[in-house]
Amino acid sequence: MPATHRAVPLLSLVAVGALTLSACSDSASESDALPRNPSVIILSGDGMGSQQLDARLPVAGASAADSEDAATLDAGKRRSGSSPAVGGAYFMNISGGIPVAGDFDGDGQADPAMVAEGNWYICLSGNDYARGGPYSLDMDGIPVAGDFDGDRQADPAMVAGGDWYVWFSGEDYARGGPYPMGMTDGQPVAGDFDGDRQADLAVVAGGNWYVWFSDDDYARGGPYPMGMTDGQPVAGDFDDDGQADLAVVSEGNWYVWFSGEDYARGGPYPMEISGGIPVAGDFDGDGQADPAMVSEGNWYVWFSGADGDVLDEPALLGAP
Ligand SMILES: [Ca+2]
Ligand SMILES: [Ca+2]
Ligand SMILES: [Ca+2]
Ligand SMILES: [Ca+2]
Repeated sequence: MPATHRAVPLLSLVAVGALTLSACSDSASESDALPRNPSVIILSGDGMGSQQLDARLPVAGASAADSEDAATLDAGKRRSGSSPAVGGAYFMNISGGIPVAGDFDGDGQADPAMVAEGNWYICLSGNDYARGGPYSLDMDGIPVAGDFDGDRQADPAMVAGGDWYVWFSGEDYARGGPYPMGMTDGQPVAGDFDGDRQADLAVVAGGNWYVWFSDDDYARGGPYPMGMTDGQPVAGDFDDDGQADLAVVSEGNWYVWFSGEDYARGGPYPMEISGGIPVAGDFDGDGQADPAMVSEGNWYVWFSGADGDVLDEPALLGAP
């Protein structure tokens, strides 16, 4: 296990009910600006920190020899024993945006979201996937979602020019940042890699993963070379051990490095949707992340749980 769990909370949390984001508006004409407060500072890592998790994350490239028999995400499903169900297509009617998933309402199921031109549209599972938003964060950038303050509700984040900004659900969505991670290249990813229930910041550049661990004062770990320079990085807890697993999606094939398997690589798992952008989230709420692909506003979800029809109603997410 990694380092020390902080005795002092990084944030003085204020409980915020799940209704904060459920005052959903289907109107595209009004913009709900979330409050901004740049004074919230929790990230102090200087970007040049410890390598203390190198023993748990592979330092050399991950093994590619462990994948021949994997046609499904079996390696990540040993604990549940259920079969994956292929979900249908769910249409959010937001095109041209970037898909993000996170449990914004804190009900244990990931909520699909789309971010277009700085506006967030979120279909809360706790609100029958009615579409809420647009929520304007008044900032453009690459959207990321994760529970950075550990209150069990996902926090929206934006990454622009290597700087991270986080709107903390536990702080009434006050903005924190900019947090300069010192990397302007690469794809930002959020996931709780150290398992302390707070999302950690990660950047994937040139096949190398860099992680700023919340339980180590956001000291940087890495680079962790995963041996894949192509593809889209995704993070999610596919094996349900409480730690986010690293994943890369390349040409419709998912590869997952399972934390519960010493980061042995599983895959390729073919889940191809033409033009699909990969997203991971626990949409059915069984504790295991579910792979999803989003293409032209349609969400395709492969549910880890046997009950794979969670999103079947409504098939149309939000209002037309
Ligand atoms: Ca949160
Ligand atoms: Ca963490
Ligand atoms: Ca895991
Ligand atoms: Ca799941």
